[in-house]
Order: sequence, then C-alpha cells, then structure tokens
Amino acid sequence: MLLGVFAGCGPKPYGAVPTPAQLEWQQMEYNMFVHFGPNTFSGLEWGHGTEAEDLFAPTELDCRQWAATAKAAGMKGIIITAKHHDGFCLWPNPESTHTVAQSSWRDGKGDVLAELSAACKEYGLKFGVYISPWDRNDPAYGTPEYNGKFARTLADVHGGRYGEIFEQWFDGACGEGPDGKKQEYDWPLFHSVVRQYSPDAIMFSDVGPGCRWVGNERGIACETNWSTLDTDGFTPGAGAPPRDTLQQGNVYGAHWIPAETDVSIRPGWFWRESENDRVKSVEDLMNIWISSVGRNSLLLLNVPPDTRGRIHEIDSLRLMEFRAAREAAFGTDLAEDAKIRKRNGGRVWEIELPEYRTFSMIQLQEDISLGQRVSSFEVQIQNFDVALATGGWWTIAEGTTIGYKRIIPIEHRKARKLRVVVTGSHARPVLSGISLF
Ligand code: FUL
Repeated sequence: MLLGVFAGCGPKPYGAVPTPAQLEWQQMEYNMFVHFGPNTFSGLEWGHGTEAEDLFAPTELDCRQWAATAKAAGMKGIIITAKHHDGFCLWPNPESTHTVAQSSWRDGKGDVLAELSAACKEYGLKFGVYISPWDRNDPAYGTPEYNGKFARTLADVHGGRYGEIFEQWFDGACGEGPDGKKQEYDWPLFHSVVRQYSPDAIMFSDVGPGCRWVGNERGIACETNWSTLDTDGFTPGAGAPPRDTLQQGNVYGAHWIPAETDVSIRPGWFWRESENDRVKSVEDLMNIWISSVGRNSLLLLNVPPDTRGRIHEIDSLRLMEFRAAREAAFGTDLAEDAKIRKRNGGRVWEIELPEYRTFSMIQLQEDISLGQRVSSFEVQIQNFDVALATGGWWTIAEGTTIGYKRIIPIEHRKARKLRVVVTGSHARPVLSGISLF
C-alpha cells in the first residue's frame, strides 16, 4: 500500500534529489526501445555507413502498430534510433545526405520520426530519440566541423516539429568515421542544444546528466543501486566510470543520475528473421523486470520492428503474455488493507494483515523526492508456529538500497504480522510504499 505523504512539515531533503522531470521519468518504469534502420534490412548490428539509402525500404511501415503494442504492453514511452552509428537518418535531416530523403522509400518524402511522434501522441505515450554521435557516414566525422553538424542535427530534431521529447539517448560509442578518424565530442555543446529546445528532456549517457547506463545490456541492475553518481573527471564512452560504478552508483554521489536498464527482447538490437525463435520468454522478461524495475531502475526494453516496419507477431504476443504475467504477479497487493504503524523513531514499520496470508514478493518504495536514504533493511515476520518461541521475529529478507522501488522475491511465506526494519540510513528513512504479492 502507498503510505501517507508529508505536506509541508515533513522531513527535509537529503543529498542530491531528482528534478521534477527526473521524478516523472522514474515513475514511467517501463519504456520501449526501437532499433530500426538500414541494419534491419542488412542483418548487421553496426552498419558501415556505406549502405545505399535504398536499402531502407519498409514495405508496410506502421508506427501506430508500434504505439498500440507499447500501450497494450503497459509501456509509457518509445525511444527510437533516429540515427544509429551508420549515420542513416530516419528523418530528412538537412545536415546529412544519408537520410530517408535520399531513399526511394515513399519517393524520398517519408519521415519515420513524424509518424512515430504522431502515433505516440495518439496513444498517450511519450516520445524519445536515440541520436548516435558516432557517425560512420559523415565525411566531417573526426573533425571539429562535425561537432557543429551534430549540434544542428540535435536542434533539428528537438526544434519542435516532433513535439515534446522526453528523453535524448546519447550512445557512448565513439568509433572511426569514413576517414578512419575518431571524434572529440563536444558534450557541453550537445547538452546545451538539448537544454535549449527540450529543457525537460532526460539526457541518457554513461554519466547522465539525466540518467545513466546501468553498465550492461543484459537487463540487470545491481541489488545495491544508488541513484546518485559522481561525474567529475568522467565522460560518456571510453572516459566513463568503471562498470561496477555504473551498476551501483556512488553512495554519496553528488548528482542525481538514476540507472536506466536497456536490454533487447531478442539477442540483437536490430530485427533478424533468424532470431524469430529466440525472443525472450515470459520467465526471462519477469526476471529482467525484477532485476531492473525491482532494483531502482527504469526498464527500456528493445522491441525491433521487422522489414515490413511492423513489430513481429511473436514479439507482440510475448509482450502481452508478459503483461498478463505481471498482472497476475503484482495485480493484488496483499498489504493493501493492512494496518501499518511506524515505531522506533520512524525506523520500523509494523504491518498487520487482517488474516494470515501467503506471499512470495515484498515491494518497498522510498519517497525519492526527498533523496535516497536507506542503505540497509530487513523484513521480518512474527513467528506463528506456537511450537516455537511465541512473539519472536524472524528475518525473511535482507537488503541494501531501496530507492524508487525495490522488489525482493522470497520463498513463499505465511504471516499476519510483519515488520520492515531500516538498519542503515543516511537520514530519517521515508518509505512511500510497502506491498506484498
Ligand atoms: C550500444 C550500440 O553500439 C548498440 O548498437 C545499441 O544501439 C545499444 C543500445 O547501444 O552502445
């Protein structure tokens, strides 16, 4: 159940706290990633940038089908690869000669971003973009001139014609351009352009500033996951903090940069016929959910459209099965009608259920608008076996951080009285939810 929020006279914020946009972003929990472009047709993961524009030729492009699928799956937004490393732009980018405008698809008049942003609006979803700084096609890549072109590319997408953009995904990859050169990215310039046009957009990279990469592409956040990060001296890509830091954050980190978990429903990021029988199972997806959303992270699940330009039947069916499985698992909070009392100076929450109930998952939430505070906790149940000591408390789960949401799977337990004991906290703990499933 959700616990009461404080009006006015509550605890003071602790440490770095989320902006209103970051708070709203965290509450989205589950978004769709869409990898789509020439690689969909070539079967490559990283296109070379030399592919003919005509390679991009979806036969039945239907962005409304993507949006309808995301909506029905329970997702809140869609982020599309507007430009991947091959440099091909899914919109007519005036800064590039390698775009939909140079292809024969729809006689060069097509614009995937226009169709997807309209579909998102229609279905009440937020719209976001991945725009790769690494560009294997642009002849200017590897020279200072490219930074200006990339900044104007960002301005073109964020300038307003696609409506509000909730997230800008900056891939850290920095490889060679067509001349074999690497680029020195001007991150302050790129950030300032996004800020100027989309002040509330969450900027993703290894080091934020809006949210950070979780450090792997397997869908697994760390059990200890601080939403705070120190970024001094680090850059996205090769200059990023070590993977385990990206996984865990920094316990006393100076900035609020929560983890985003990106993973594909298929082995590859782009669609391939040969992977139609390797779409992740509901069980895989449920494990990913618990180790991402259930570990203080947002899940960005990649569902790549096929060469028709549609989400394949196998993937969409799996998403619906997964939604049904989540509803079965999390649909009824067994603590919804519990009596919850705070004890011990606000470090212990006692939960009394109306009767003995069996559960196998505990969900805890912190009011992160006040910062992330809890560093360790235990969940205990009161012994109900009269043969054992009466009134004793028995620890059934232990953990470190909580953050926005923490789901702890346990063995099936039956209890009527439980308590959540915060054993370590940087400031008075402020839980916003306790649930049993
Ligand atoms: C990586 C890229 O190199 C992959 O192709 C993919 O886009 C993934 C989400 O990010 O850095």
